[in-house]
Amino acid sequence: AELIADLRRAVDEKQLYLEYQPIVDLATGTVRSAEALVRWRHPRLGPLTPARFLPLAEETGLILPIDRWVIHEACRAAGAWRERAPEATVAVNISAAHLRRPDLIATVTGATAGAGLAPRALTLELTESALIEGSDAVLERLGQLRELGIRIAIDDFGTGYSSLSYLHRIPATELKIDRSFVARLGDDARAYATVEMVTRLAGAFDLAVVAEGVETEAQHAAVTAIGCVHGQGWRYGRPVALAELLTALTPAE
Ligand code: G
Ligand code: G
Ligand code: MN
Ligand code: NA
Repeated sequence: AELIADLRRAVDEKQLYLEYQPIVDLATGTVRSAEALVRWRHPRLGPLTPARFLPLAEETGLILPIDRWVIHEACRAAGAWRERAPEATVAVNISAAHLRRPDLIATVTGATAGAGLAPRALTLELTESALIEGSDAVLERLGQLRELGIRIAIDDFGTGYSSLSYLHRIPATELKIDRSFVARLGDDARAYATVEMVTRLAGAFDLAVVAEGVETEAQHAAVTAIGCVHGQGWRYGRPVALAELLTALTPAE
């Protein structure tokens, strides 16, 4: 209960901050995108990860102002790296509650326009579970966002339900293969087959595919051999402050 009051204050008092994790082109190592991940610098408890406070934020509805702040802040950051890496996009995680809100469109277009970003420079990451609750109104909203040029990623792909049926209905631009499969690539033939299958599926649907949670050389080699195009994980970079990401975005000569 105390944490709820703290969280309410955190939004107003700028205790939240973002880290950015690079998403790279597996063939060249070039940073193609960065996922914004929220953190809370708690005045007494120190830095808290989303697992510590997002469930609470979701229960209390505080997730909405948090998500809005994240979208604006991430767009501002992408505006800052545009000169170094004009094609690099920024990805933000969108909660199920936010997806149900008609004003999501206004929030997103306001943030991109305010930062001078093209809509295609922003990716919204949606989990399968958020999508599965989705009504027709949600699908329609995603269609409108897509028409505006906003990119839509299905996050943690393979861990939710009925992935295949809604792939036909969600206007996604990319799939992010859940890191639980990547983690087991080396010693589990079924995990390997799953990553292969999702990569083939993405190709058939003309979707970009990101292998998440790539930590080791062996995992990097495997996802590259399978034909994934993009990768994310400690092998390429941990979530870092914007200043550090800017360094990584400086094109190598
Ligand atoms: O690194 P990590 O512990 O940051 O992230 C844990 C989870 O929290 C991820 O699954 C991610 O989807 C979620 N998450 C991180 N940042 C945000 C955010 O800004 N908004 C929402 N809704 N979820 C986030
Ligand atoms: O669920 P989502 O994919 O949005 O959140 C990304 C989460 O995965 C964050 O908590 C981030 O810190 C974590 N993460 C990113 N790269 C790696 C990795 O290589 N290994 C592990 N174990 N976690 C990772
Ligand atoms: Mn994500
Ligand atoms: Na994910």
